[in-house]
Amino acid sequence: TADVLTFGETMLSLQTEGPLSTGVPARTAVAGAESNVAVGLARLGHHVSWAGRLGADEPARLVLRTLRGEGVDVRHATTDPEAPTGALLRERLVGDVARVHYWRAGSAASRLRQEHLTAALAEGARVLHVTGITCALGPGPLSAVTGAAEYARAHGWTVALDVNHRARLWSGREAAAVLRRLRGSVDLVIASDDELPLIAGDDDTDEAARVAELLAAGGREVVVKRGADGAARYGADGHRLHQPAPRVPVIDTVGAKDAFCAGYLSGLLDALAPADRLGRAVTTGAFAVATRGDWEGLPHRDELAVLNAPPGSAIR
Ligand code: KDG
Repeated sequence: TADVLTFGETMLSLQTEGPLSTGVPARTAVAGAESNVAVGLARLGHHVSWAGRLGADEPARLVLRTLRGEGVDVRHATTDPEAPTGALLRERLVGDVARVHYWRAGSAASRLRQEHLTAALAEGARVLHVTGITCALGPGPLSAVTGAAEYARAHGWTVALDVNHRARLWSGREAAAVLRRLRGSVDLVIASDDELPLIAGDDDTDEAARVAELLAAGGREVVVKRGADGAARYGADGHRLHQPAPRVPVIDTVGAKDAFCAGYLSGLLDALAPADRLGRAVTTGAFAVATRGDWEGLPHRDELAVLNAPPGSAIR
């Protein structure tokens, strides 16, 4: 049995320093919100299984080799011989501001269906982690998310959902309709403060009322991420905890929310108290912000304390 089962679209990521149109060289990497979470959890010592769908191609080889190398269990990943692995291009334009382009329409991951997860679900896990990105990929992936969440709930796992809105994939209106149907099968909702209105409330609802709506729909906890201002966690009784974010130099914010999710889920698996789960989440989030890449800079368990080292220190 895995600690965590997750699935979603993992892609070839081409990354440039500057606009592609000027002919700059690109770095090849692997990107995908759920696999970023998986790597974060594996580095913290948890058994995590990633069950995405890939093409029969070179990007898939890179994805599998990378995840395997990071200790993520990919035995339940599946191959679609008729569709390519998705890809994205991330151009760093100015400072830490990047522009992302996707090639994922018709990708192998967009053809994921519920039956591709049968073996992974049958093996069992303590936590299922899904994101709104997968819901946006098409009807098959959406039904895979819904089916997996219902299965996991019925079998006593904890179901975690990161809203993870991607405006390039669907509109806020489409996302809201889908996420509001899904929330009845979710125990833990993680959203950034600007994503929370998608999943609960109407135009003039405040945060506490949105959270109350999620808890009434069957949720057990809600975590709201506020970037550099830290995060809040609401328990089933609506009680709110706030955790400021560590101050770190901002190098690359992409992947910060996934790192945050990994830290929070790790705390949950370790049965930490809510305040300590939040503490671990903002710590792993800070690692992602202060390092380059979506997941490359995430900490191993024995490195969590490195964030407290005085600036400029050498650990020897
Ligand atoms: O969360 C970081 C992701 O944005 C990245 O890894 C790629 O999954 C991705 C997406 O949909 O943007």
